[in-house]
Amino acid sequence: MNIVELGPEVSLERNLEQSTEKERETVEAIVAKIREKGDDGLREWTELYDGVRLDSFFVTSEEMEGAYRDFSEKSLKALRRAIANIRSFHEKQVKQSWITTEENGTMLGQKITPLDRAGVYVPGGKAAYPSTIMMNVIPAQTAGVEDIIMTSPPDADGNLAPGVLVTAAELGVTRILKAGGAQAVAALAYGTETVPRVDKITGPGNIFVALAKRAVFGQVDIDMIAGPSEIVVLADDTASPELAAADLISQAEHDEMSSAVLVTTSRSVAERTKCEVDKQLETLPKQDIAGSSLDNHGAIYLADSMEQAVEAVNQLAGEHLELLVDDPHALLGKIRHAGAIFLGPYSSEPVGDYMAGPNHVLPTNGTARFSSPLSVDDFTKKSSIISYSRTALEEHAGDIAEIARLEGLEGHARAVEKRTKGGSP
Ligand code: HSO
Ligand code: ZN
Repeated sequence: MNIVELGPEVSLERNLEQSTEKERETVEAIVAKIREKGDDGLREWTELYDGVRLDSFFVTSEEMEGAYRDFSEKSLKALRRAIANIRSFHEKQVKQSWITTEENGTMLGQKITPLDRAGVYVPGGKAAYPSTIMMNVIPAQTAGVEDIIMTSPPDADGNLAPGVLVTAAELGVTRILKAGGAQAVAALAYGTETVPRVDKITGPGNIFVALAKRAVFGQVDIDMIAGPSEIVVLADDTASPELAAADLISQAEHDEMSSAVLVTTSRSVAERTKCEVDKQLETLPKQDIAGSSLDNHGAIYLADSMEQAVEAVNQLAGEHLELLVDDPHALLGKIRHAGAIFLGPYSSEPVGDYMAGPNHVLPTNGTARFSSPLSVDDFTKKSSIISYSRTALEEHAGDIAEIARLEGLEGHARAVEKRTKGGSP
């Protein structure tokens, strides 16, 4: 990591891997095949990509129970505590439908309805994080989605990782599909003989999953397409370089494309954090990934003043922002753009990844300028409620007809006048 003087233009945006023509064509072919052949198509692609031919795609209750055998009591307890915290936080996000009444008898409102069915994609292999399953499933459940289908690619023996199954069971998800990649996304979006089609697909995945989600958007809703993790640490001269370094590394170890940036007003903190990063990397199991991420997408910015530092932090609009400063609460009001804001030395980023309760699916790549963490809202939709009385309609009919005729829409004007000019419903 290099120490550089903070300039006027800073950005976390990386040149994220662009898809190739071949990948796009493959995804198109997969989606078309699933639409055409349903289960048979899903079976063929699963055999080709995951190396296993499945009779049934769904995990059985015996498999669910079996997964608990390979799972320690300690891990189970930790998962249960996290689930309780995440549920409790998301319950506070629930919004109520509302209706207002006016003197003339008008009633107007907004009705909130959960989606009927949601699909949650869980990547295979090492990226099958229990925490990400919780972060996708809990907001959907809290919103009131009755039917949640999880999907994850099977291994060559046709099995899913015990951690995936146990987490699903702990959350009460019982429909789990053994399918991955674009074929799983297409099956959820269009439905097959055995897979019911969903209304929204969320969850992270590789380039094929991301392309498939884009391809089926419109047929179903999708969540944001999340980029590699990011962390911005804002530190003054009271910050511990040891803690700053540890937190930068915590996100750098996710991916070589992850970005970890320190913005500090203290030259001494800058220099000591740089040394700490090198020292801590030496014993990190994922030192290759973290080292490469920090070398290529990490930076230590030295600011002249806290105002300049805060301005940079807002420009960066990071997924995670830590305020390692003397009075983080005083600074909070000045922060405009960040997916999640962590205040003070005890609010280390992994606290938010696993335990505190807020969602860890957050906007990346500068999109915190205009978007928000995954939430209960993402699994609901709203309908407007309009109820006019005769008095109300008589009051407004003239204006409605006037605007309708301005737009050249005589039919609209007449529909209203039919009810007011001597007509009765
Ligand atoms: N920090 C990641 C989420 C995660 N961390 C999952 C550990 N497991 C989101 O940026
Ligand atoms: Zn993380």
